Amino acid sequence: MEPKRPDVLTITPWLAPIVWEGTFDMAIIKESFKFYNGIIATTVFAVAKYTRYLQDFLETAEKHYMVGLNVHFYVFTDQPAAVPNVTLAAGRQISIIKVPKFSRWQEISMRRMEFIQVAIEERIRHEADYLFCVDVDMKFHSHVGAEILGKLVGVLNPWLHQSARDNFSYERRLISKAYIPYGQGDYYYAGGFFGGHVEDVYKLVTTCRKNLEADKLVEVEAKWQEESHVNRYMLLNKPTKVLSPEYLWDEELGSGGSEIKIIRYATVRKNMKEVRENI
Ligand code: 5GW
Ligand code: MN
Repeated sequence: MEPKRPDVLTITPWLAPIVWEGTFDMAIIKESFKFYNGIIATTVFAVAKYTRYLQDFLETAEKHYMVGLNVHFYVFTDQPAAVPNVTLAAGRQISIIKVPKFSRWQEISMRRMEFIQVAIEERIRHEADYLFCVDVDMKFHSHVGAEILGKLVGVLNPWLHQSARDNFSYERRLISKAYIPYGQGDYYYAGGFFGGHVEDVYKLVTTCRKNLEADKLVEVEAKWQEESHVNRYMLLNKPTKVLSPEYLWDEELGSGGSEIKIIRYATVRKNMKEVRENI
């Protein structure tokens, strides 16, 4: 059989698939999940002005994200009343988890791991099989479904998927627990989308939380906060599935090169000054 995507890398050196359009048969995957009745937990944070993204996030998720499967969205917010009332399909539900309004934006980044850890302990591990943790300032544009399910799933950061290893923006200071030396590293994964089996994600978030807190004690903040820690974790714990940047695109990159055949989930252009003001 001819390889369908000779233009891109479709398997990692540790034999995990890298999911690109054309590498899987949606009909076969759909068929094999026909009787799958498990729940896919999905966490999203909408704190301060980021509640404005929830409506589009949830509405487009209903159209494109895990359609036909059971999804439990956990919306972490400081303003439960601002969570829009979006009608969800059967088998899908939203739970709101209240979090404080953080005083510095870095705190959101630092504490997301902590809040996800606690939610896994209190509920998610009793309520779901899989867990995906995603950014909210995003919209789904096309299919994101069962092809992404796996034990530990990382997504290639769209800004650096074509970069050479030593140009990845890993944390390079030895004092940080996110440290990755030059010459090491497989890919540069995104902080805005990771997931897998609940217990595998639990290991990731507890490790990242511990490392974020250790860094705080020595007053070092990794270059890209939790994204740096996710990268360190995935270097030591190889993902069993890697998603192409189709799954986490950034509009600012335009339509991408010829290898980007479809954009599935993409950042909404934001007025940084306005949404990030006073936090
Ligand atoms: C506020 C100021 C600076 C950076 C982030 C925030 C922020 C992030 C916020 O005020 N409220 C909030 O809910 N977040 C959550 O963190 C959102 O889920 C958001 O998608 C995620 C990551 O922050 P982003 O999307 O601004 O970061 P980038 O790196 O994707 O631009
Ligand atoms: Mn984002």
